[in-house]
Amino acid sequence: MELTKLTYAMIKPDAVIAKHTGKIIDEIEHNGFEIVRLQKVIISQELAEEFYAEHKEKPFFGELVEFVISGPVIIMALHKDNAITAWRDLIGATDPAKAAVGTIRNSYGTSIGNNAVHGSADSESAVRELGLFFPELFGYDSDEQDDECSKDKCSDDDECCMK
Ligand code: RTP
Ligand code: MG
Repeated sequence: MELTKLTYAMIKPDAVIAKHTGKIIDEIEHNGFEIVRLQKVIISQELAEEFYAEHKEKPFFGELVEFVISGPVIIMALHKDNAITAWRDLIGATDPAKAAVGTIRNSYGTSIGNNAVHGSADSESAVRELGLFFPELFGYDSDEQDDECSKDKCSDDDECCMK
């Protein structure tokens, strides 16, 4: 697996509630993506605000955060050559009404807010978003660092402190 061939994808609460999860996963697999990580979670408000930090000043920020924490989402790391643009092409334009026929947002989105899926915009966003939801992909486990390897608990010959 090459980290540069990963993108962060998410099935949003509207599509999960409408029971479109299976159909969207089917499209992901049939379009040549390998699902490297997949989990159903409810995102905390704190994490949602960090995830959407780039939109903090936008008028729809509050609504956006409320929406994404309103129910379970399916979070995924997808692997493919040019995964970021390939996934953006498959999901279509932000507004489902403007998304091309056959795209996921055209098929399953119902409004600009309820647009079924998320996709990282570029490589910088992909790394940031994957790091928020799947830190272990980058060899970083925050729990382990906190519990066992914090500086005040380490002696010079502690194995965990030499990583
Ligand atoms: P996403 O981040 O969810 O993959 O969507 P995107 O890149 O196509 O769109 P972006 O500009 O990043 O906006 C993030 C989400 O905010 C909602 N939005 N609402 N009311 C509005 O005018 C408005 N504009 C954007 C959308 O749900 C969009 O997915
Ligand atoms: Mg975006």
